[in-house]
Amino acid sequence: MSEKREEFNKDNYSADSIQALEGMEHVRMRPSMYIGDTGVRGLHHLVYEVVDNSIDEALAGHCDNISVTINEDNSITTEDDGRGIPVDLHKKEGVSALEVVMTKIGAGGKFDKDSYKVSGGLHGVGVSCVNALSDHLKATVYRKGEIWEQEYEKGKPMYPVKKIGDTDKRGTIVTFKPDPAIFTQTLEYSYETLASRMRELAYLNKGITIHLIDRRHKKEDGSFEGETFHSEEGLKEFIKFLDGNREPLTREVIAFEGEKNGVPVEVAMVYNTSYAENLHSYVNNINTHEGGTHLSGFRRGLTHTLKKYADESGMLDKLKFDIAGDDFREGLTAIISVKVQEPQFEGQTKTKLGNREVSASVSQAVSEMLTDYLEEHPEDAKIIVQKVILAAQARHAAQKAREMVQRKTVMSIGGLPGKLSDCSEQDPSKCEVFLVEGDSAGGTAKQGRNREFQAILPLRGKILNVEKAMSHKVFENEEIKNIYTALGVTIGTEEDSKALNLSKLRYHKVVIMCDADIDGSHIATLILTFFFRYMRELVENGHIYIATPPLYLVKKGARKQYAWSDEERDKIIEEYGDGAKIQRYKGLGEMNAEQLWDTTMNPEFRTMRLVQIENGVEADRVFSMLMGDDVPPRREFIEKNAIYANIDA
Ligand code: 0RA
Repeated sequence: MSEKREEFNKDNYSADSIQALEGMEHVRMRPSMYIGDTGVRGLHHLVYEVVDNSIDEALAGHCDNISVTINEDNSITTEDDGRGIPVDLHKKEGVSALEVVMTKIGAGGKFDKDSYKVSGGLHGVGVSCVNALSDHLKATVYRKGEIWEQEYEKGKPMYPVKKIGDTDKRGTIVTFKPDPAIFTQTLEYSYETLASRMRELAYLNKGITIHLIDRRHKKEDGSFEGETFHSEEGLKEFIKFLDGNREPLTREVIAFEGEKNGVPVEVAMVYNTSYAENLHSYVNNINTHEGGTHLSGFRRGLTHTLKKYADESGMLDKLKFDIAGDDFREGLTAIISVKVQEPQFEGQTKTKLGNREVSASVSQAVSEMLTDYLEEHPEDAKIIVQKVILAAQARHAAQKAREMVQRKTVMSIGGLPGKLSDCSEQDPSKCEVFLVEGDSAGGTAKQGRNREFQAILPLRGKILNVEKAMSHKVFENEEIKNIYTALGVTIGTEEDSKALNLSKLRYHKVVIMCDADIDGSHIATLILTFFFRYMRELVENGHIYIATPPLYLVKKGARKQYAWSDEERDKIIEEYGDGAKIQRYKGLGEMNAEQLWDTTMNPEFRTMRLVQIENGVEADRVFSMLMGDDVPPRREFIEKNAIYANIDA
């Protein structure tokens, strides 16, 4: 066997291996088809792909520890204590199984039929994809007393799989360095992004320990930055983490774990005092943003069980209005996690589960868990039903308020908000609207803009904190009504009275422009919270941007330059030498119209940050934290992160 491997050379490849190579070439030619994109997301996706394999090994019961290390050069090392990728001869391919796993697209762990393989799904393109998109990758396997190794360049083996020693350890180590020719935007890993995914994985797969180590940053004691994620209670703890900034209505998290019709189902939920519905669903550890059959099963089970209980308890007897499905989910945070052998993913972003059989499984699980809970906790049951009744009441009030917004918008041909300085261009795809904090900055922006395609909507002071307001209050708020009307966004379509109607969106770029200080950041965050909770599709479709005004102007004689950071400022000062004058911009108001145009509004020179939702769970938690009552963590977060956004042109 090993002799055969030593004979390795390119000409020895069987027809299938040549096809494999072509597969790898295809990944390099069309990376987005495999990993979504080649930006920040795709870069991080590589890590998830490799870790998925270790998670599978853990789910099969053979691995407890996984570690992910960000190395100093931004390469990644993952290590697990599983059985190790098999290294013996793969009969069909004529090479080591390790090589097949690493170089054949879609090979995965297919040759091990017994293993419980469910992770992957949407991502499940396999570690070979990561290999194809890496400048260099090294796989080391500790298996059956031996250590084996193979290295690759852009997915091509540099030598046959070789034995490099003996060991009493078990496991697989993979180190890869993403190819700069593929990932042209950035090669830098975000600790926070990886941490939130590893945390999520630890909650979704209880019992597994995941270490994250960042070798780029040392702590004072000389050790590296990092965290260890481990959850004994899984989703129950996930809910507590998610809702840490909200006030629970009941003391316990309601949870279910089991198998229904052959589908492993885990559900956890709790009601809180907020008005937002926070449902997060997963299939095979992948967040299903667009929901699907598991989520509709959850909703059905919840509505049915609670309604039945409320009816039987007589609490609805004197009710003058109907209760709708939505009312059962106000102030509800829930996580649904299912494992599906052959998931069918649908929808725009392929994150909607299509498998019909899953719906009944989840619905049954929820009915069972809730029925038990309500019977055993009559006090909590009463609190929950009362909350539902209140929600129904508020919904009726909100409906009236929404109809007002809608009527205003329908009549809005010529009925745009008085404060809006509109642009002359009619094609929405060319139009931008700047939401500007304060009337004075609004005035400057109005003078500075290009009126052809840039509109200005000044907003007065702090806008309503939607995180803490009931929805009819939101629709009654003047500034928010102005945003709806100015943007041409209405609520209610034929199928769904609450759905967002974006067909008349008047601007494809909606730019939040606030002062570059802590208050400005807070206001920007309030506006973002509104978009996140009430116009999420605008965010998801990439319409929301944040303007980045400069922090400093450095001048010397006739020379002047703007700076967006302290480092940039210092560099310019150094360049200019003695006598450089520095002006610190505390707010937009300190700039004149021309300066604002030059630095912040002119598409040729400005930098705007596109707001993206990287991780729905994390975004939800962050917004609830930012808008909650606890001030210190919020200040600290805002100062540190400014805003949850990615850099874009
Ligand atoms: C297929 C079969 C077996 C192990 C694995 C795959 C495996 C893959 C990865 C990827 C990262 N870590 C991993 N650990 C294990 C083992 C089959 C056997 O031992 O019988």
